[in-house]
Amino acid sequence: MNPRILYVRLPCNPIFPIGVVYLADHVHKLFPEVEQRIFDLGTVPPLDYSRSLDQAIDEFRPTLTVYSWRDIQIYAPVGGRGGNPLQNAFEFFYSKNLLLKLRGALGGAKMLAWYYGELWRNRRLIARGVKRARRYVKTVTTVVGGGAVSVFYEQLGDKLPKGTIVSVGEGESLLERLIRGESLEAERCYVAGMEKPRERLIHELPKDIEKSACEYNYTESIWPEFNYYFESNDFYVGVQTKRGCPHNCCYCVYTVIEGKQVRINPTDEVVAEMQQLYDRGIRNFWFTDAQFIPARKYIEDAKVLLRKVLAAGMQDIHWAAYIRADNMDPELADLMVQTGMNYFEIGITSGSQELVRKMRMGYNLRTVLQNCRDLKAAGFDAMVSVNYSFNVIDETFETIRQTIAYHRELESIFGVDKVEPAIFFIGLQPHTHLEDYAFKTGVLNRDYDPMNQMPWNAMKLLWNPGKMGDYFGDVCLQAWRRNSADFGREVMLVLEEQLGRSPLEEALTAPVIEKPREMARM
Ligand code: B12
Ligand code: SF4
Repeated sequence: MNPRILYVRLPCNPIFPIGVVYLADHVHKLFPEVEQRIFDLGTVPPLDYSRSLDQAIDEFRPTLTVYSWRDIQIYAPVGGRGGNPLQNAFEFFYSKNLLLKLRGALGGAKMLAWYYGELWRNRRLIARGVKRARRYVKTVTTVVGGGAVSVFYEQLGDKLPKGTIVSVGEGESLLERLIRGESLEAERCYVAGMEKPRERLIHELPKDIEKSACEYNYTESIWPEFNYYFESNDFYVGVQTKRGCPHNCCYCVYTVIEGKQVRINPTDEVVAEMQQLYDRGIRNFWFTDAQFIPARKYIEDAKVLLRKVLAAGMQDIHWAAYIRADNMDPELADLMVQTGMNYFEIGITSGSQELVRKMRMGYNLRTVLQNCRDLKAAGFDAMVSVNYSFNVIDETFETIRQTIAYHRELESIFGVDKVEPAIFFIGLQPHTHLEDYAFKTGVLNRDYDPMNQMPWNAMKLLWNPGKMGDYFGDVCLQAWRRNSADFGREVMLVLEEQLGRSPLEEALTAPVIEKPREMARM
């Protein structure tokens, strides 16, 4: 019997399910005889999840079910799915006002219920799907993968039905092997309830696959709800231009999920893919790369791609991506503006060059400023979000003063109303240098559970340790009290009022380190 593959994207905010679209496209190009169907629970109302999953399985009767689980961690600096996690956590942990503490506790309890509810729901959906699919095909194979599984593969094993294949990272070559009936030994996966994941499985290199333009005529033919993302103009549809990031930022897990080796998709293929979406009315694109310009040597690739986008006549599009603002030059800035980049995030984490270096981020803050000036000169006039995560490592009052100076300089380039400081606190993730640092400094025990969001654990995972933790707790609470609608700007104001601002030059200069420090040795 020819394999029949059902892709089930588990419930998720409606973000275009580019992962399963690419997997199905890849399989189709290699095995055109395989029948496939995409079923996206992101487009289904919650009360219908079980019923519609049953229906999809009853209709399609898969021999192989591919569950794609996008995200598990819900903490974001702004209202997430369960409320504002940062505010709840800070009110609960740091407020001296009992009423606020209580409010934080209640908000936190609501979020916990949400978080554990989503986990339980997705596990239940997978278990239900396995049982249902066995009605028709006793030997049905179940594979689970996607961003959330890549990050939490070690913890998910005992939460999934026995025999489920748990996949880390890209799924293309695993699916190929499953279809051919070949051994999975060399794949980044393990079987739940039967094997333990290999040590450092996530650090194994992904396979090199040559990506060609997704064939959307085919996608449309196997996805009955395809039009959902095409009917409104709100969605930024994902297009991947490359995989991998060579950097080492201490808190980031992307470089292990996708690997450090950057693999560029041929630009003609990327443009051909965009063109198909454009012809279907899509005008907003998200380049879903870990980093759109991972290093200076990729500036030219980015230029080639953007020039081809222009040449293809896609003049009225908008696009967004994660962009390292240090890897730009005036010509690229110009092309970015001309091709409609309308969202820009400067993920520097701190405005202190010394701290940026300690976090192993490889950013040169002076270069970032220069590139921002180039962008402005090229006509960029949209909002800029600047991510700051205070207290990641070795934060002092001095480094905060430097961050303020840096931020004010960005405001003077783009305009105060155009620069939005996004105050994150790092959510500590497994397999990162920061996790290792937390083990070495005794903040976390090696046997901690990264999926445990109970307050005593969440307090550590929402990284704000040491004495500075109390100080930031206070500052954030004050900012929420004074102007919760403009929290980020208010945090900057409170900090400047209390600590002042250093000369910009100090922010841009990192003293030479004499001996290797803790983070540098990992
Ligand atoms: C781009 C991106 C975004 C963009 C998406 C834009 C868009 N319109 O598509 C934006 C900025 C909006 C975003 C937002 C968020 N994101 Co995000 N995002 C990413 C990023 C960098 C790439 C995802 C992507 O599309 N990749 C390209 C596609 C092709 O790959 P893919 O979907 O992962 O699919 C591949 C593999 O996963 C695998 N695969 C997928 N499913 C399956 C199933 C099986 C069975 C198999 C075998 C394989 C497999 O094969 C696919 C093809 O190779 C990843 C990190 C990363 N480097 O992976 C984080 C990531 C997915 N995001 C994450 C999170 C948490 C979020 C947020 C929830 C953050 C927040 N707290 O607000 C939000 C909200 C999302 C929502 N649902 O509401 C987490 C999810 C894991 C977790 N920690 O819970 C990730 C992994 C990053 C991280 N820090 O860990 N994100
Ligand atoms: S540059 Fe971005 S994707 Fe790369 S390691 Fe740093 S934070 Fe992660």
